[in-house]
Amino acid sequence: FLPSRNELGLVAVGFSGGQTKAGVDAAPTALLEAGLIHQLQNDLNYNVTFDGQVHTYADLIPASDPPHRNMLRPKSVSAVTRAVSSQVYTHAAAGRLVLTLGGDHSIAIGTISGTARAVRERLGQEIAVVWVDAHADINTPETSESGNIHGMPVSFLTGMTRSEDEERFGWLGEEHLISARKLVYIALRDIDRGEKEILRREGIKAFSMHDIDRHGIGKIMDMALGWIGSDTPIHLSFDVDALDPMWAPSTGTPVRGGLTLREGDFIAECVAETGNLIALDLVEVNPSLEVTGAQETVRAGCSIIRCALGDTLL
Ligand code: B3U
Ligand code: MN
Ligand code: MN
Repeated sequence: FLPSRNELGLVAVGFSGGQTKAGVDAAPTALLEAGLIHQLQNDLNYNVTFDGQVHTYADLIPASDPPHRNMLRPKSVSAVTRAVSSQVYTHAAAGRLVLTLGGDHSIAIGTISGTARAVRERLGQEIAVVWVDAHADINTPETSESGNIHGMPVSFLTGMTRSEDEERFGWLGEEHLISARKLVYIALRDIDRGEKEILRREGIKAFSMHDIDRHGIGKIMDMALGWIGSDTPIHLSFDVDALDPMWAPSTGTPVRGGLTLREGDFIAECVAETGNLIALDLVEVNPSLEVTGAQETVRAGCSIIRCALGDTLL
């Protein structure tokens, strides 16, 4: 079932409702204008299936969407991620490797639930998730200090946060969920107090920038991929803020002391090397922030994508 070597499904998600800064919805257009599809087709030899649209899901956004359980815009994020989930599922079920361009990181509720369901149906297997980010994005609505849902996707995906309300993530079923034991974080450096407790309690595998400094990125990738094992489909969810702001300044919540561009590319290359990549998200590029650095950030995003798709391997 692993995606056929050169079939790629592309989903462009122009959505910013998981956080409060405008502009992250413009990232897919910026990445596409930088020539991403040409790179995928001509340099990497992929057959790209793309509907040609940057989706805004305008018809799904309700007129009234008040905070609920401390979540901001819960109905909007729920409806959009539900749609993304079915888009990603369709590509994955057809045997395509799925590339999703965000958007803020709340969209991973959609992308990962879509691949989890497809792989479960086809292989009866659970997927692994490699989450590369300065942040853990594992707040529950109750532990979140911001109310921004882009800081909560992992708590929904692991089933730690559940809801009965169909319009507020109640659509997530067992088939959409992932196991906390098959989740690995890389590049963490800004974790909320409540999140730390969750990571410890759930025994989640996490490699911080401190760990990377101590062991080097080569050893960290050996440990991260060793934890996952060699026969598990991998969904790579890459938040561009994992990179140091020196390389990726145009993002909503930059945190200094991050990955070099080369370390980010290396992480993506190591995942490519496993041959088990089934999906890739590139999120949180915000071209309207730090406008002088926007092109740098877009280029860094394209580079991560090319590396994850095997461009730089011999
Ligand atoms: N942990 C904080 C900050 C944050 C999470 N993700 C991003 N920022 N990009 C929160 O809002 O939950
Ligand atoms: Mn994130
Ligand atoms: Mn982040």
